[in-house]
Amino acid sequence: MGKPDNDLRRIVSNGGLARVMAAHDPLSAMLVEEAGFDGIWASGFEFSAAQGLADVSLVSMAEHLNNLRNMAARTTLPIIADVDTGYGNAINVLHTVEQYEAAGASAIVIEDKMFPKVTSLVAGGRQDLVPIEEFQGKIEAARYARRNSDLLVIARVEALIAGLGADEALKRAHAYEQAGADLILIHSKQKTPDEIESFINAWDGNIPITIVPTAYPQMTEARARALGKVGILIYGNHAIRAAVTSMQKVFARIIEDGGIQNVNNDIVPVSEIFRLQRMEDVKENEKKFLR
Ligand code: SPV
Ligand code: MG
Repeated sequence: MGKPDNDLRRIVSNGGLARVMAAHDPLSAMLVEEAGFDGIWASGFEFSAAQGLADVSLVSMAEHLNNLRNMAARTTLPIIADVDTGYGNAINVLHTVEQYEAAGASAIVIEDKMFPKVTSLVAGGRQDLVPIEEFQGKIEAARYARRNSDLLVIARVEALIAGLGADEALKRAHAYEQAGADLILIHSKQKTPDEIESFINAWDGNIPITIVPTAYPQMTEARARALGKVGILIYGNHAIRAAVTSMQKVFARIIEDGGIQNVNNDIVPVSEIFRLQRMEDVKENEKKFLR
């Protein structure tokens, strides 16, 4: 039923900027919370990568949903569910929203691509969009299915990713607002913020914007705030990339050094993992309950 108090909705409706970091499992979600972000992005890209798979609708809804449920059980931050296309048509969206809300999502992002989708940032990706009216039906289905009206329905416009231009992106964003979206997520794979900034400057709708500045890292939080219309900024894949960077470096050194003697002091001690696993609580509970 979502987190009891939807802090994301509160931040956004107060005109603030929610900073949301990706996670791919409960441990990374816990680290997102400890770092001080405002929310967790249950990223399809990260979850697919963590399974060693491409982000092209290969992981099932049940797998991604179960992962979100496990993240929700270990964290208190609001979670934004990346449900891709909603796993089918508007009928599938009804079921998807019901399930993700029950699992603990505070927001759902649905994208206007065709199922099966292709990941957005890959060069030369096949990016087919569904007709506007069809996607409006999916947004209406998402709104209809939510039990708690605080659950944010975020409509993701992929027109810029598909190379259809700013006019098509704006037309779609207006149509999705009309269908009842709470926010518009506008995505771009341009290497500079220009495309996104001109979209945001041209946006004259009444709902705020969500951005994912992976491809254009010059877009700092301060720069996003200055645009005046961005409510949520998602760091889309920095948990999995940080994990890969770290593992690649450490594993290479162990091979090179022929042992763990050098890396030992450069990685967290086992006691840090015990802390994250709440071993102290286990010990307390042993005292209380084991006879
Ligand atoms: C994800 O993290 O799964 C996203 C963002 O949808 S992106 O990969 O940039 O499309
Ligand atoms: Mg995704």
